[in-house]
Amino acid sequence: MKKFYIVSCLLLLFGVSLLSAFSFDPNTSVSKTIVVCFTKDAIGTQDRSIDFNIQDGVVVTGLASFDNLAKRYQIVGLERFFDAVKVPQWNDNGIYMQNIYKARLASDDVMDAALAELIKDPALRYAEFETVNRQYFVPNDPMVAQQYALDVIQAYEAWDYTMGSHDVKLAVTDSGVKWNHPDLRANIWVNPAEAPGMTINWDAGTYSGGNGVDAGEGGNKADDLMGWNFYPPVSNNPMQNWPDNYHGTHVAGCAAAVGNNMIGVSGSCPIVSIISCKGAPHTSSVNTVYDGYNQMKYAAEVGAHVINASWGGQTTTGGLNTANTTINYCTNLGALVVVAAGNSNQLHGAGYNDAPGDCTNALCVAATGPSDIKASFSDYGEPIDICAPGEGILSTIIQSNGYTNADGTSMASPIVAGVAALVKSINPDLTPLQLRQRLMMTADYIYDINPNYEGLLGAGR
Ligand SMILES: [Ca+2]
Ligand SMILES: [Ca+2]
Ligand SMILES: [Ca+2]
Ligand SMILES: [Ca+2]
Repeated sequence: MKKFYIVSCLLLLFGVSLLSAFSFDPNTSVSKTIVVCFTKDAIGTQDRSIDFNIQDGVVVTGLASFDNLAKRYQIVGLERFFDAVKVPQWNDNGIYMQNIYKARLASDDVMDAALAELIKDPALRYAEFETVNRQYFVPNDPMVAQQYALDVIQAYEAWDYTMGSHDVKLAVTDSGVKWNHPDLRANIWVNPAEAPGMTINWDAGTYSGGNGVDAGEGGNKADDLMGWNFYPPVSNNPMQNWPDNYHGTHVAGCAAAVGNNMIGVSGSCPIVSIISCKGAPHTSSVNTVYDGYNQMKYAAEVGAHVINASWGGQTTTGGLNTANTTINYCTNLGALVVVAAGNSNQLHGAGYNDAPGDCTNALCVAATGPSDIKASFSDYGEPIDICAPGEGILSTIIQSNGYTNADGTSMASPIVAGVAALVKSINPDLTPLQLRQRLMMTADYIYDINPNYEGLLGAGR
């Protein structure tokens, strides 16, 4: 089970069953296509092409066995796999290049049955699905080699399927994001409802031209072009430029630093739209997050699909009510809320709870290291749902538009949030709770190397 964390996560979306003999999957095989190789006897001389015509919409070749199958499975076209072969007499143990054809079917529904029969057709040397060939892609960001977490979660394999989508909105509820960081700006959400008439100065980190009126898109904020500054005095620009308050910027980069842009690092989701919510001042240093639940509510109302909360606190009155209600509201509006477990090596449950991490519908993330061993600082316990790397995570900061390593469940959580955004990008119909379940189902088993935490690290990493 050490393989294919995200990959299996993505493949499951297509209902792959690894158990059946053939299992056509449009993610791995070309749709409505079966590659067939006619025998030399069937075609005649080896450099002739097959003669066929279309009758009642299906291929007729004069080869009775093949034509029967063409009719039964609605083979509607035939085309040569290779164009003119220079050496037609060459053959590979009787397989002639020019005798290989793509049979086009009318539907994907009969692919498995058609292949099973075509394989037995005496007019054919073989029949097989056509593999979808993908680039074995490693992005060009110069610092990705330092991002061990991407290897651990098998991001590169996942990125062969999807790099994400700007249609997926990932909210960072935190201290605010330096949204003009060169390695973030291409992934910053620009609110289409408020954008008309507004102008962004990317270098200055400012914008202008709002009409002072809420466009009514949700969230109830006027001219909220990229998110909202919840920290008094509130404003419509969530830019965070105070170097010490880089937490939100680092979190944003863990999930969503722009991938393959020849700059710095890549988030676990290289292409996505970041909604920035700012709950910290930009004139002094703090380690608190102001108005976090209002940030979550806002993000869900403007359409976030994934909301990250790398913050929380112990509930002193046993009260998770407001936190649970907020997360249930966000879930109902279509957002999965991903939350950091906490950094106190504290057991959750058994009389101790953190909010919002321990909320029923949150995806609560504990931190592991490069070899999947629980990070010494990470909280643990029955409410934890999943683990991700959180030791020495390289990501974006404010100072000099730079990068630094940081430790924390604060980093593990957005790595998971980014994966959630990846999965969402290729299956937009998943509900938040289906998305949450998908991530948990496909996590790797890690209790063998964390024997002292049996049952206390969720579904694994
Ligand atoms: Ca608005
Ligand atoms: Ca407006
Ligand atoms: Ca980058
Ligand atoms: Ca939980």
